[in-house]
Amino acid sequence: MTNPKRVFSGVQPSGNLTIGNYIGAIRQWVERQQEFDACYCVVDAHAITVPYEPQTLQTKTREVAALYLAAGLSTDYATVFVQSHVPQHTELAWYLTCITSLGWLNRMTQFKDKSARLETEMIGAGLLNYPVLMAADILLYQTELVPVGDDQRQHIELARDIAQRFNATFGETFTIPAAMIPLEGARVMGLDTPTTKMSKSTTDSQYHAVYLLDEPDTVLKKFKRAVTDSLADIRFSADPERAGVNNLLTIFQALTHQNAEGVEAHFAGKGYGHLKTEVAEVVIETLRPIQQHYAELMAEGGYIDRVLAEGAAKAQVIATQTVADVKGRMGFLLPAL
Ligand code: ATP
Ligand code: LTN
Repeated sequence: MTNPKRVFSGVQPSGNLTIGNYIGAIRQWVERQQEFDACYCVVDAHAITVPYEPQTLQTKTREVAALYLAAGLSTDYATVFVQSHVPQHTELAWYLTCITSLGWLNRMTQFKDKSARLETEMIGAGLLNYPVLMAADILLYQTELVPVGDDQRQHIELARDIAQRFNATFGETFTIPAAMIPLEGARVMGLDTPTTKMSKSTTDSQYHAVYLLDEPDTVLKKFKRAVTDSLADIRFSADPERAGVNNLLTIFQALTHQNAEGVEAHFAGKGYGHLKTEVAEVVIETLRPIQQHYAELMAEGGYIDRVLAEGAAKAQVIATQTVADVKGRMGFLLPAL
């Protein structure tokens, strides 16, 4: 049998996880975990690239890890850990920073979006450098596949460019990774602003995102307030005017695993009120077992922290090897044993 492919991905503990994070990323990690040798990381060092609250970082970090497990990741198959527990992530990021051109970083659309929302004085160099840390996360484990939502495509292209430049300069060191993006639900849009990506940290509006820990009543209320249009026609469409209905159908399709024709046939002749309620029900039923499992995991004192300690110890073995290799190739004097 051939070795399973190495997979790496992560979510930032920068807020409450949304159904966008679940549909775009976590769900595919869970569905295919038995096929891969996978590392799933809570990328806490990424969450400090914009102003944040130090008092809540550790709670959020544990919460995100618990949600990975509650959504179905099993430590039998996956290594689950926290980025800052394996310091080689930030170490490798520095080495890679020194071979990354400023032009590459300036082209990153996420940097442009996120920096546009901050006052110039508050834009940290970490925000610009963030994709280099992400490349380090991926390359540290000789990753082949990176399961992410569509918004991360450009960052993975950059990780490939960095790996190629390193290999060309210092000799074959890194595996060149590829993005693995779901066919359905790769970009879930905000319920209140269906032309922008649903995001956990960029809006204060209550009606933008559905969170994995939202109560059923809250989920229903949010979907009832979702922006649609006045056409009363339930069909997939790329027209920005119809983005709201398209988004509701996309969420429904992703969670019920039907094809587009099946979904349209299912809603034929029905009204938007009906569409919203049905999508809300599918989401509520998807979240119910996750929330139950989450409560059980959190009630078991110290359990999550133990999983994370074991995960970090496993990750560290590979990380140490890669960094030693990188330092040797870059010409550093290695310490005597
Ligand atoms: P932030 O708002 O803090 O920038 P985010 O909600 O965009 O965060 P990330 O932690 O940056 O989430 O992303 C984690 C994973 O979830 C990534 O793989 C990303 O592509 C995916 N993801 C995030 N939002 C969506 C979305 N709306 N639709 C599909 N996938 C998404
Ligand atoms: N930048 C990612 C989160 C992230 C990530 C990674 C995803 C950090 N490091 C490595 C995949 C692989 C985001 O979703 N904003």
